[in-house]
Amino acid sequence: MKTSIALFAAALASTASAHTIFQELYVNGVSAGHTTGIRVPTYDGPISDVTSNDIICNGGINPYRTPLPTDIITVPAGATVTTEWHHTLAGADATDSDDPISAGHLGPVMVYLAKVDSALTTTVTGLKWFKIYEDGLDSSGVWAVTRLVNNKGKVNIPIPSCIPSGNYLLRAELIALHGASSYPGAQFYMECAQINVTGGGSASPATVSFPGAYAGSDPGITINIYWPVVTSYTIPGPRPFTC
Ligand SMILES: *[C@@H]1O[C@H](CO)[C@@H](O)[C@H](O)[C@H]1NC(C)=O
Ligand SMILES: [Cu+2]
Repeated sequence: MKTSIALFAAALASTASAHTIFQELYVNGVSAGHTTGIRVPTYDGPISDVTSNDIICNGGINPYRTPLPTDIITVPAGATVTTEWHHTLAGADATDSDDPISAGHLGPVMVYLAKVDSALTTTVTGLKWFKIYEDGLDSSGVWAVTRLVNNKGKVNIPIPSCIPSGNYLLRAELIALHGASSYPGAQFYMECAQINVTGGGSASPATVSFPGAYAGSDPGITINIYWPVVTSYTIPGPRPFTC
């Protein structure tokens, strides 16, 4: 119990502005370039309202850096992409003890895709999203965010081989649960990358909407992760699509 309270206090103390931004995508280990093809905001703050359009691709209360990217990253179906997160847009160059994110920002990591006519579309409402990746709390009590921190901000994501070719937005998301014991409190971090899937198949995954996929009452969104220390965790949203 003493340890839990100490951890809780330490987590609170380190949460002031220790946020994060998904800012680099690798395809089969090759970087597309720092911030290339990713709609990065100018501020790394969280979204807390799951009913807001800002939950889609950010860029609302944290305005996008402009001009918006015009690159579309080619991703062969079946490839492994790596999403890389950092505390600020300085990226891996920052000498920052809260990079890639404060170690106290514990929670899950997820990735969704939405098929779009053009990955350059600026209309992100009304899209149909399917989850392709999720990582929450493992059986040893280690959170996805801790794995991300240990891997210097990188998370490897297999792209399903059977999804149709074409343009998509790739929405990478991290939820920090240190203040999530009441709603709003969970901190949602997400950015959207512009990709073109090649060599795909003909699957039609079930989809969800943003906003809509999450509710403030979800057990993975309003949760006290410190006391009692959680041993199992229900990741928000649907289970990931597999071919
Ligand atoms: C996507 O890839 C296909 C296949 O290589 C190509 O024909 C198409 O022009 C690409 N589209 C975009 C927007 O990059
Ligand atoms: Cu933060």
